Amino acid sequence: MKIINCKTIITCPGRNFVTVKIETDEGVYGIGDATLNGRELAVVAYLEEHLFPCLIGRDPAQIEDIWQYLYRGAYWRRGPVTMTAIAGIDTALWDIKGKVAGLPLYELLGGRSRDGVMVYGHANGVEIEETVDEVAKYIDLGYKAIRAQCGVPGLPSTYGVAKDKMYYEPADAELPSENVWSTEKYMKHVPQLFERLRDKFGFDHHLLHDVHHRLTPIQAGRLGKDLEPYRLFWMEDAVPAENQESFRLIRQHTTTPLAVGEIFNTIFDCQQLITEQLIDYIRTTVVHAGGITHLRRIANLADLYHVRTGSHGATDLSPVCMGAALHFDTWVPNFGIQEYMRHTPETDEVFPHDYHFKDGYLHAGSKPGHGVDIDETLAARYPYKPAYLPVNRLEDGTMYNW
Ligand code: GCO
Ligand code: MG
Repeated sequence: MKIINCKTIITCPGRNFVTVKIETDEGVYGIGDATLNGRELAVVAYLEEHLFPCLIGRDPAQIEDIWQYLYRGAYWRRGPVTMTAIAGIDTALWDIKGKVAGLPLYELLGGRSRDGVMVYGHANGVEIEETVDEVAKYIDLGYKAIRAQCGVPGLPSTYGVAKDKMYYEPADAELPSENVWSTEKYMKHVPQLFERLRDKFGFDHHLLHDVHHRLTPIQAGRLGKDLEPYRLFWMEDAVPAENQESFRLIRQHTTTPLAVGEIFNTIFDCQQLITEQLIDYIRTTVVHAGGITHLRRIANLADLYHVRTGSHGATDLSPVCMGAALHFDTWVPNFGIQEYMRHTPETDEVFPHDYHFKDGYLHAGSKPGHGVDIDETLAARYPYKPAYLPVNRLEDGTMYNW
């Protein structure tokens, strides 16, 4: 079998998605997600100009060799654009392998380790009481785990608080919109949110929270400590993680479990965090960390150090990524949890898939490959629209992390 054609399909059924399609001389094809929110066309150019020409004529069964060729062969390694492009190709190749074998992807990885994949949904509100109502809705839907975010008094808008509750999409403007941030106001407010939630709902559900890279290590240590009575499943992205060493300081001050990794793209971004047991959950995902081939390597390293997986699953990760992630989660021995932000009905229509939600769990389907396809005719009806994620400034105007 040989690869005879590769292309990207860009579609915007409510938000932008980049999909890789690899076709073979035997009519079997595979697809992979290559979406990088706000930087989509950089990945498209990298794929079309630099990677696709190297694939024509190759045997799609040689996934590992192709991965190494694209990673080592570039000389300029790593980075989100490169690794997202490699992930799109890698996912499509695993899809082809599954279809050729007539087996769902989780069977190729080693078979089922569990019946379903526990997911967490996103409850959020402008005020605490609105978040409380949203958490109640997720509990009614059967969720076992819920992420809770809330507006901060005195700040006009905050990360994680959505206009359209179920389908949060922060990339909302043709040029970046500007948010305002105050660590002091935020840190005072968050413990009140979780106190109220535990008071109202008790301790039967897992609660999670995303700090979105906004604290210093010592501030994160204090917030983690303040949240200890509410027994969070995790505190996510407490600090920007360029400096892995800085997690040691957080660890010294709190037993609140720590999660990080949605913007990591290789094992080297989390090597120290894992081997020094500075985190509890690694949140790298298929599309941004080099595909199934590389994510498996990260998870295997993590397993040695009691770190479990918690893959990113926001709406900017397409149903193709979600399908592949669910097969991965169904197999991976050190599974922790999977984020699940629902896609809009328009997106679900463009990407027909066979996974489904029931009682707090997502279930990977049993179709060969990862079980997700793309309707190219429908996709063509939604042309690409430039959209940026916001930027953040402190109250005095200083640029900050969003
Ligand atoms: C999450 C993330 C997202 C990101 C988004 C950026 O935990 O789901 O932090 O909300 O902000 O994926 O594109
Ligand atoms: Mg996050």
